[in-house]
Amino acid sequence: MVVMAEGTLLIGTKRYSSWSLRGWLSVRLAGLTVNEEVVPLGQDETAGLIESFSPAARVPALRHQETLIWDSLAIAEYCAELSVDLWPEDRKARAVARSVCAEMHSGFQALRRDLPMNLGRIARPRATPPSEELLGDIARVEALWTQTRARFGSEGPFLFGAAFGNTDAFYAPVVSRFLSYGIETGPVARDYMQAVREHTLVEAWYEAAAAEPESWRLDRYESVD
Ligand SMILES: N[C@@H](CCC(=O)N[C@@H](CS)C(=O)NCC(=O)O)C(=O)O
Repeated sequence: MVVMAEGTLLIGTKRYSSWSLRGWLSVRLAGLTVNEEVVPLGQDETAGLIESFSPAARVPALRHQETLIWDSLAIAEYCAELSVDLWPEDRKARAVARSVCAEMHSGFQALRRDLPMNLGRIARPRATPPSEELLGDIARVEALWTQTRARFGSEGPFLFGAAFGNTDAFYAPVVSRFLSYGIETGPVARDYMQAVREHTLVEAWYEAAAAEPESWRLDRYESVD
C-alpha cells in the first residue's frame, strides 16, 4: 500500500542542527507521514532555500496538511495534539514538562554558544576553560534532569518515565553536546543520557548524520577547541 505524504519537514544538516533534531523527533514520535528535506547549513544557497519554504528562514519548519509550523516548540505542540503521549497525561506533570522545554527553548545561551552540537565529535573536552556562565548552564541542566527524573521518572528511563516525549526531544541535543564534549555528571544524568542516546530514533538520526556528505562539514563547528 502506498501512503501519500501529508507534507514536508524541512531540517538542517543533521550533524549540527540541534533545533532540527528536536522538531524531527516530535514529528517522528507522532508518526506524521511527511517527506523529509535536509538543507545543508552554512552554504551560499542555504538562506534562500529555507526562506522559499518558510518566511521565518529557520529550520525546522513543518508543512502538514497545508499548514506551515515554523518553530521547534510550535512543532512539538502541534505533534502533541495529534499524538497525546508526547506530553505527560497528568496536568501538573504536563505543566512541568512544558516549563522544562520552555527553559531550553529560551535559555542556555552559553551552552549553545560554547558547546555547539557536532555529532561527529566524541567525548573530547574543549581545551578552552569553561566560563562561569557555561558552568552555570551545565549545572542547571543536570539539576533539571535529576529533579525531573526523581519526581516523575520512576516508571522508565526518560524524564517523565517510560515514554520518550517532547521534553526528551528538547534535551536530546543537549545530551549530544554533553557526550561530545565529555561533560561529567552524576549517575542519574549519566543513565538518562545513555537512555536518550540509545533510543531508536536518536540512533537513526546519528546514523543519517554520519552518512551526510563531507562537503557539508563546517569549519566553525569542526574546529571548536
Ligand atoms: N526558534 C527556532 C530556531 C531555529 C534555528 O535557529 N535554526 C537554525 C539552524 S539550527 C537555522 O535555521 N539557521 C538558518 C541558517 O543557518 O541559515 C526553532 O526553535 O525552531
